[in-house]
Amino acid sequence: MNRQEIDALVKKMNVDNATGEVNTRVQEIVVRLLGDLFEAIVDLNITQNELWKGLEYIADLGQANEVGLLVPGLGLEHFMDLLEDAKDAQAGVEQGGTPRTIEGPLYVAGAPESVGFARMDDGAEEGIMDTLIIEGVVSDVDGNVLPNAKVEIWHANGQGNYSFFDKTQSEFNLRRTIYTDENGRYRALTTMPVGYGCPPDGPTQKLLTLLGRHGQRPSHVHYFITADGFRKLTTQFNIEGDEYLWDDFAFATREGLIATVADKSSPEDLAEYNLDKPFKYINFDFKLTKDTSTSPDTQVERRRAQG
Ligand code: MBD
Ligand code: FE
Repeated sequence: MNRQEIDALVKKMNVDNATGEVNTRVQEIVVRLLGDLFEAIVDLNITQNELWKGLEYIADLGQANEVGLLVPGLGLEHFMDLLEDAKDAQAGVEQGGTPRTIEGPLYVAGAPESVGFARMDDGAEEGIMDTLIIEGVVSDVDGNVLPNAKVEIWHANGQGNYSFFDKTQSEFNLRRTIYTDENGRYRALTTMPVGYGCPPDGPTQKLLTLLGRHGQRPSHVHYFITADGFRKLTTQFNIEGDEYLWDDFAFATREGLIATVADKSSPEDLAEYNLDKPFKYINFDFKLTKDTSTSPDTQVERRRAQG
């Protein structure tokens, strides 16, 4: 069967026999994807057994709540970022903003809010993981600081696990919303994250293994940054020195999104950050682009957990 015959068949079964109201956008997408699938079945000689294996895999993926994990794992989420970058360039979005990168599946809405500063960890890893200060400035691309910008931060613990999904952690551990102070600054006191690994027995890792791939991410910290008159930024920094920095199963590492860690232990540093023992330090600033009538929308609607 050639593509013409396939398209005719798809049309006969899913377009011509419509008797109710048609959502034309859904229709065009379904018709295109079915045509592409039928063509792939023909071209690759996909057998009934292989087809059902694939369909059962999709069912397992949903049942394990890993759709949002496979999507970055296959590069689909990063691909959408690259498309958005191209759309921004086309639309003439101002240059110099902090690069976007994928949200991933582990954001939880409803984290505690504060102004300027937050302690993010619940103390459970005190003496186990290094203390980490993360701070920076939110500004426009010209460096004008943005007070009252909403900085949502979330990251993993020392096992690479995220609260809410990991029920051994306290509610909202390592998740906070910090509004920048009058100087556009945010500061977080937290613990060093460790890179995430896909559940070894889950469907995502099962497919990655069939592709000869690992399911590891470098150590990283996620952000949503929102400010009036600016485009919402979804991004993360990945931490220099991690063996997976440029071998991220989710392809989130990008130039401009690499954080370097400093060691701080001087009496002045301890005093400035109100700490009594040596700590790790990351400075990470953000530059937001102006929201104009022609700039593409950066808000992504997707199902998210609510803590
Ligand atoms: C993560 O922590 C993550 O950021 C992504 C993209 C996928 C899985 C786990
Ligand atoms: Fe993550």
